[in-house]
Amino acid sequence: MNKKFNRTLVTCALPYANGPVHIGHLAGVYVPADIYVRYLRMRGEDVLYVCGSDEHGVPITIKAQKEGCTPQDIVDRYHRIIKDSFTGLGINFDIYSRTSSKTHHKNAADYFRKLYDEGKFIEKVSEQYYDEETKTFLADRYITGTCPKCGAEGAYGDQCEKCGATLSPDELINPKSALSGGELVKKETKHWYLPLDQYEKWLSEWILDGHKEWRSNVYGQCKSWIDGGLQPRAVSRDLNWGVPVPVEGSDGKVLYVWFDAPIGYISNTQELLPVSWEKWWKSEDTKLVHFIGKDNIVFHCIVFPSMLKADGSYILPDNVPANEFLNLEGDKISTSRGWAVWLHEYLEQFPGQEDVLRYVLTANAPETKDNDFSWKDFQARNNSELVAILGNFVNRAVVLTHKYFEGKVPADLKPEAIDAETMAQIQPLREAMEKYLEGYKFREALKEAMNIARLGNKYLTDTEPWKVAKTDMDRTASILNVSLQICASLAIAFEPFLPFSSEKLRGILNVGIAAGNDHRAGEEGATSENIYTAGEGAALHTGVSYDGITLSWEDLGKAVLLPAGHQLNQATLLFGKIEDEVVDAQIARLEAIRAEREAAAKAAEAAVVTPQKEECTFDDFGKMDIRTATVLEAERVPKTDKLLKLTIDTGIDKRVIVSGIAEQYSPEEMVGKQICILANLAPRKIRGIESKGMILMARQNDGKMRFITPQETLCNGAEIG
Ligand code: B3M
Ligand code: ZN
Repeated sequence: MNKKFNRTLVTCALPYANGPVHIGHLAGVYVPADIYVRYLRMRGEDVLYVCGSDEHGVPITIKAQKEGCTPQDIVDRYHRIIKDSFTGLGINFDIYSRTSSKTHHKNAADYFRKLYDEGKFIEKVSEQYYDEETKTFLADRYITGTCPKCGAEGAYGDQCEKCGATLSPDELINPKSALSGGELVKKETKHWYLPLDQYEKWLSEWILDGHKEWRSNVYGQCKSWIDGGLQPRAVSRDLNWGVPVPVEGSDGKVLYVWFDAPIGYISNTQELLPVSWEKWWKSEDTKLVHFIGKDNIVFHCIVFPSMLKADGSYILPDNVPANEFLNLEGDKISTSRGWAVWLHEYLEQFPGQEDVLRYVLTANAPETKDNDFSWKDFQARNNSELVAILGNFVNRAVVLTHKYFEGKVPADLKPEAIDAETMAQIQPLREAMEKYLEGYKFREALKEAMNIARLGNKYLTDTEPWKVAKTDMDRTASILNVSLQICASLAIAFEPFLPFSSEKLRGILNVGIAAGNDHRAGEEGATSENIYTAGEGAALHTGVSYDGITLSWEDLGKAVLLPAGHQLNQATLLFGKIEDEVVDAQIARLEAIRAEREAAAKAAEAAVVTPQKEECTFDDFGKMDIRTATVLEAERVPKTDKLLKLTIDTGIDKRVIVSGIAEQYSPEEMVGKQICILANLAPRKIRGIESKGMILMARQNDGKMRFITPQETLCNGAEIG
C-alpha cells in the first residue's frame, strides 16, 4: 500500500480551547482519525499523529471577558480537559501541544515574516468599526445591534443567533460596541492579505483536476469556492490575543487565528521532533492527511494549501477526509445551549465503556451526510450488537473451551464442510476492510468487522457444540477450534475501532499483537512540556507477544492463528448491557434543556411588539365611545371554539356582545367581571347573534389576550378617554 509514500502524517483539527470536546467533534474528526492511525500502525507503516489546542481567536477573549479572567486562564483550563479526555478515549496523539506555546509563536511569526519579506502579501488600508471608549478596533463578534432580517436585538456583527442569518457589521441596525455599549465610528486600519485570487488557477488544477478522488462533499465545496472566484483574505486582525504580527508599526495587531492555527500542525511536529521534523513536512514521500469537520474545509483545502504553496518548501495534503455534522437527538449540537454530550462527562459517567462510544460514533459516522446520535440508538447498538453478537460469541467460545477442554485450544480433530464454508466467508473480509479503511470509509470497514462476529455467532448457533459434546468430543473440539480462530481474527479486526475491548480479548486469548510504533517519546531536544511520559494514556501494543503468539493485521481471516494446546485465560465479559434507566437519565437531561429553550423562545416571541399604527387625530379618537361595563351572563356560542356570548350592563342599557375570547376565558370566569367596551361600534351579526359593541383586550404577540379592567370597581357606563 501507499506505493509512492514511505510515511504518513495524520493531523486532526486543533480543537478551540474554549470548551470541552463533544461527540460531534469526535464523530467528525477524532474517532475516524484514530481508526486510521491504528490501522496504519498495525500494518507497520510509519505514522506521525499530530494535534493540539487552538488557543487564539476572538471567542476565547469574549469568554474570558464574560468570566472576568484572562484568555490564558480559559485556554489553560480547557487544554487540560481536552487533552485528558482524548487520552481517556484511547486517542493517543504522538503530540498534543498548544498554539500558545513558545515554539508555535516563534514558528508562526517566522512563517508570516518569510512570506512578508518575499512580498507574498498585499497590504491594504480599510475602514473598520472602532470603539472610541475602549480605543479598540472591534472584531465582528464584538459588535452588536438589531438584526436586519428578523428584528432581534443583540445580533452579532457576524451572525444573528435568533434567526441564524450570516451578517456583516454593516448590515446591523444601530450597531454598538459589545465592549463598552458605546457608539462606534469607522476608522482606517492596515492589514495584510493573502491574495487567494492569485492561487485560483493553481488550486483548480491541484484539486479539481488532481484530486477527483476526494470525498464528494469536500470536492464539491472546493469546486464551489473556486468557481465562485477567490478574493484576497486578511491574515491579520486588530486584537490583543494571538501571535503578534512580526512587522514594525503593527502594534495591537495579531495574526488571524486561521493563519496561525494550521501552522500549529507544523509547530507541534517541531516540538516533538526538533531534529527530523522536516522529513514529515517537506519530503514528497510523506503522505499528509488532514482530518477535519466540514466547517473547516475551506481553510484546509484552499487557504492553508495556498499558504504552503506561497512558502514553497512544504508538501500538500494528499487527502482531507472531512465529515459532515452529527446532530444530537434531532437537533444541532450547540455548546452555548448545552445541547451536547461532552467527552469528559461521558468518560466519568460510563467508565469502562469507552469503546461503546467509539463504536456508536463510527457506526453512525456522518461520512456522507449529517447524522443523528440518540441515546436509544446508543443503547440498542450496545445491547443488540456489541453485547448480543460480538461479546456473546467470544464468551460462548471461551467458556465452552474451559468447560470441555480446560481452557486449552482443542485440536481440529473432525472438520466438516460448514467449518470451511464459514472460514471461506471470513477470509475475504480483510481485503474488504483494507479497501474501506484506506478509502476513509470507516463505517463500512466497521460493518465488515462486525460481519466476522456475525458469522462466528451464527456458526456457533448452527453447530451447537453444547449439544454435540454429549455424543462427540472430537467434533466438539473442531467446532471450538474454529470458533477460537475466529475470535483471534476479531481481536485483530477490532483493534482500530475498539482498542480497549480488543486488548481485553487478546488478554483472554493470551496473545499479543504487532501494532506498530509510535513517536510519543519524541527526540532529543524535544520541548518537554507536551511530550508524553511513559505510562501516560492507554497502552500502545507495540509488538508484545504472549506465549509466543503475536498476531498481525495480515493474519486476519486465516484459518489457524492459535495452535492446538494453547492455554486461554478465563473469560470476562467484553461488554455489559446498558439498562433503560441509564439512557433515560441522559434523555431527561436533554429534555429539560429543550423545555427551557422552548420557554425562552416563547417569552422572546411574546416580547416582540408590533409597530405603531398610523397617526390619528384627537377627533378620530373622540369618535370612539369607550366605557366601563359588567358581564352579567356568559355562554359559549354553540359549535365554535373561540366565541363567548356575553350579556353586559353598560350603564346605558343591557346588551349582547359576542367576543372571541373563549380560548382564554371560560364563561364562569367572565360573569361578574368589570371590563371596558367600545360601545358605539356599529352592530354586527356573528353566527346569527347580533353583537353590539366590542370588549377591549390587550393582545400579546404569542396570541395571549387579557381584558382591560379598571384598577378599582367603577360604576358601569363611566366614560374612558
Ligand atoms: N480550531 C476547529 C473548529 O473549527 C478549529 C480548527 C483549527 S485546525 C487548524 O472547531
Ligand atoms: Zn435575526
